[in-house]
Amino acid sequence: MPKPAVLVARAVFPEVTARLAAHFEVESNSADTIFTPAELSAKLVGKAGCFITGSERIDAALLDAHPQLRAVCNMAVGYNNIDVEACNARGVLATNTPDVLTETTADFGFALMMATARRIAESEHFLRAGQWTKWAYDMFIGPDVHGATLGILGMGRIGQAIARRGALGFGMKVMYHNRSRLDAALEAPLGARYVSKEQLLREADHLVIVMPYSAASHHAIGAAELALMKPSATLTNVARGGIVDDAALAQALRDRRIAAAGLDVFEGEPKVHPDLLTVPNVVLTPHIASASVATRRGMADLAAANLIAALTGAVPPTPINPQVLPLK
Ligand code: 8YV
Repeated sequence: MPKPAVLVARAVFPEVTARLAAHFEVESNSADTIFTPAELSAKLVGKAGCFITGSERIDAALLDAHPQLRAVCNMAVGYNNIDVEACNARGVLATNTPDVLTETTADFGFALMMATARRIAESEHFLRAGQWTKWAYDMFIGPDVHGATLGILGMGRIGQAIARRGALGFGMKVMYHNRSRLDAALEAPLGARYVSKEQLLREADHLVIVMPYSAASHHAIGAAELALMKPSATLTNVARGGIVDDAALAQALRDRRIAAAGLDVFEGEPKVHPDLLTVPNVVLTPHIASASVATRRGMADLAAANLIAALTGAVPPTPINPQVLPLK
């Protein structure tokens, strides 16, 4: 029997492509170009499955053009690039990569929050620019992290992992807002308090955003929300671009409505709002929160395991829509 054909839509670890090649005819994008929707569609002709990342969009029109496509396997935990309803309606399996990136992403979220609060990027630029000529009592002073109030918006796996770092490592007071309240057994060891979004914004010293992106969370943080925050507060986003209104954030930073921000994700990335590039009190990183060697390999392996299972009649480890199983 001929092997099913699959597309690996972005460059990935060669060992992972080799693992897929043991099961499939693999077309891989070793040049790592970002396919336009038309290019992606052309590449999917005759493919039973697809290994994708956050840069590929899977929507109803694409699925309708490729009725032979049975599985789309995302190398990411967030899956706002996949129209899951459209997949459900057509019996297409979608998978993601939860758990394997939780601790690495939490490390980065905490590091970005600390860099933001303690002005690490801003002061490093100052030093490199040769501006450091003397010590001064108020040079790059900022808020403390230890003992401060950590506000977490989106208390899923990564939010809880950040809360653990704050509560257990830095003696922070943890408050959070989430679609639903955690079990008391999860809240208690962290001393985590469930509060309204408004209370979170008003009282957090360091707000960390870790909620999934959807139409409902688009611009969940805009000018009105930023206006509720303390002028001494920081905001860190390691979730998705679009949750924060970047133009409103840049204005709030410029006006010192809040002290500083740390952003790993942007609306329309890899483009970055030009106003964010000119305000000094923001730390900007290019969507690298999950970028440790072991975690990126773990994500790629899990996406590959999902694709292999989906197309060989096994149960994929991390399906988003298991109700479509078994596949045709
Ligand atoms: C990925 C992410 O690096 O998992 C996610 O949701 O945002 C990152 O870990 C990125 O989405 C590439 O697929």
